[in-house]
Amino acid sequence: MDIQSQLQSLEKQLADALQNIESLQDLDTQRVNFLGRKGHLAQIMSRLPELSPEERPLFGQAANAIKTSLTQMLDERKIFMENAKEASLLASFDPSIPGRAPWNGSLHPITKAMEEVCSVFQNMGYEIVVGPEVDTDFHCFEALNMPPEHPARDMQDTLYIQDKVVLRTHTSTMQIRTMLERKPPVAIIAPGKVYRRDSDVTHTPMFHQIEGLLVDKNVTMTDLRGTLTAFLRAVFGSNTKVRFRPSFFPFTEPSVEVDMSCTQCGGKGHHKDGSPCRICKTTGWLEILGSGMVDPAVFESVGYDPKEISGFAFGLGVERIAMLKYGINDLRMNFENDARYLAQFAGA
Ligand code: 2U9
Repeated sequence: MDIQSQLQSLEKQLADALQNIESLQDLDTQRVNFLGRKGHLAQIMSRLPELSPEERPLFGQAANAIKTSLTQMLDERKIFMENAKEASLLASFDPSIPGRAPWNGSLHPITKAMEEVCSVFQNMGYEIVVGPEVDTDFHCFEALNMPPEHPARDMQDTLYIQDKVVLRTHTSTMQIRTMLERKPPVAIIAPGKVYRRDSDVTHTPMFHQIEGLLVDKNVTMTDLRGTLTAFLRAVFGSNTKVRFRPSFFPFTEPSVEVDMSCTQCGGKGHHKDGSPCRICKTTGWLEILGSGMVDPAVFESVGYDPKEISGFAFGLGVERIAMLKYGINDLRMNFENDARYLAQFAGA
């Protein structure tokens, strides 16, 4: 075929080729076939020496025009194919499908219980104090009327970091620290992690405590009873009944264990259908707090005069509050970081 007709047939050839392409990749292949360095147009141009010098400029012009036309055909086809691809994507998208709800975080049940207890006492005018989990033997034992060799140390006397430095076994360290820094009156709540040599189904070596302390002139056990009753009713409902039983703690005298009516059976010991309540073991009561009047020896160790002032203190385990409040039956769930468990407390 002569070079002129060859040039003129390129447009038809490309039009035919474009009939058969299926993808943008095919389109690129054709672009290379026609316009590439060794493509159809380049091969035709390589025959330029066959023409006479007079014919060449005219042929050059024609070739340029064809090149522009081929480029335009390819570009148009590309835009068409891209639009089609988008249209088919849009057609396969169903705007009525409900969106995926975002995965919301939630507070840990222990954190929730901790915040609730603290806020009840904050509303009564108590101040929150927090401090170190590693503390001295003095803050943890000595100042709390537990000298070395005191039998009450036995259960707690194990988690030493070094001589006279311990992982605190209760947050009472903060009451001691606060009293050493301030003069009465003192009304504080000390929440936080504590550590003991305990590990079984109902005890973990780390757990959370909240302790409270009120020191002022003329603080009595009546104040203690009223305060703890108001607290338990705020957290567990206004029908909650409260009773005191005599007990012993080295840092309080007299000391009491505080029971509240069972959250499960309402204090009856059995359910409506007569079946026995397992939460309170049919007694109708749950042990919930330890407390008492601060022992004069504790006041003396922080430089307070027990003849001038008096005070009450109490302690509670946060895990126990959370389990009763949220109906959790296995303590260890709190420490397993299972998202299925934790997610149930979102917004609760
Ligand atoms: C000072 C003086 C006295 C805090 C008290 C208890 C009784 C008590 C337990 C409850 C459950 C610990 O977490 S638990 O195992 N606590 O029974 N705590 S009196 O008495 C104090 C604290 C600080 C200066």
